Amino acid sequence: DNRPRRVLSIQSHVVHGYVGNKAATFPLQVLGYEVDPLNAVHFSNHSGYPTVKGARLAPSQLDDLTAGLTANGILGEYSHLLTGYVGQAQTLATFPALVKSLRAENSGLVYLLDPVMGDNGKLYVPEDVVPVYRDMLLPLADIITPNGFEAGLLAGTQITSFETLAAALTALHALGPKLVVITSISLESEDVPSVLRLAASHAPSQTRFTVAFRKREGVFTGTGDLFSALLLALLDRGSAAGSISGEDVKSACVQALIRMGQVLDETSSLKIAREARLRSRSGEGGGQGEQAALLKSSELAIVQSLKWF
Ligand code: ATP
Ligand code: PXL
Repeated sequence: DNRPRRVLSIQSHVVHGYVGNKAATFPLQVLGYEVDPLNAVHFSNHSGYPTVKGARLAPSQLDDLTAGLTANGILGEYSHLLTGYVGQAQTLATFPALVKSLRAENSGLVYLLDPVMGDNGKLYVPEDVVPVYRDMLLPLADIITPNGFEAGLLAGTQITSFETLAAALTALHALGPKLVVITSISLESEDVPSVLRLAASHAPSQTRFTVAFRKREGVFTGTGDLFSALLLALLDRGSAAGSISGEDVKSACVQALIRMGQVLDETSSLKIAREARLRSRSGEGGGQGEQAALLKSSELAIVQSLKWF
């Protein structure tokens, strides 16, 4: 169908590597979306590196950019708002006014919010962002894609079992979003190594399910950002009639998981090939500093994964 598809994507920009808008833009473009990236931070690289340089967008600068879009009549062109890592409560607090303006121009606007706050029990943003997400942004979002840790923080419960998972999903719906997709969780009660689960709950169709998937070895960053972008596009396919069914949600989640697996396998095989090249070069006396830097980095193979999107 020929509905206009234009995403306003508010996430981070990194000069080197693939997180935030660098992870989301290209896949969405490949899937046929116009993407307008609004960079909430402009950093040298993601926070997993020993050094991070750069700047965050001040709330007044974000207001300024959206004022420019408003003045030029562009707000009405957006079919989707996608927000990810912002990292500052004051900037997040400007989003409700923006969502209101976008919906005033397009009542069918879909807002997918990824409440990027941390992982594995650790926050990588200041604590004061939690109540802003919970009380100001979740009520406005259609879809949220927290990881297990973020879901627990927002729901106010630790998720350790299928029972606490169900309670958290119910609590998250009560905060606003119609579709909750917990992108990865490992349940203590299950205790199966190398298995992660996605959990989803779609209130309108009363559909709830989990999907187990194989945990790939390695440290990946930007996976949540890529997942959210893929899910946005995959859900959009099923919703031509304006409403998403439970089957559409299942199929979009399974497809997103399959594609993520392919991207991570592509990323790992490129890393293995690069390491082998470096080993053979070090036999010839190659530079050790260069090797150490390359061996550590495992940026998502976004460009090389073109065929998987
Ligand atoms: P957020 O953006 O909300 O902070 P995140 O970056 O923690 O999320 P994850 O839940 O770790 O994102 O990952 C998102 C998706 O990426 C998962 O649903 C899965 O498809 C894929 N993924 C991430 N890590 C792995 C892994 N180690 N093995 C297999 N798939 C993975
Ligand atoms: O993928 C989440 C993310 C986004 N943006 C920046 C990050 C991270 C995670 O480390 O550092 C700048």
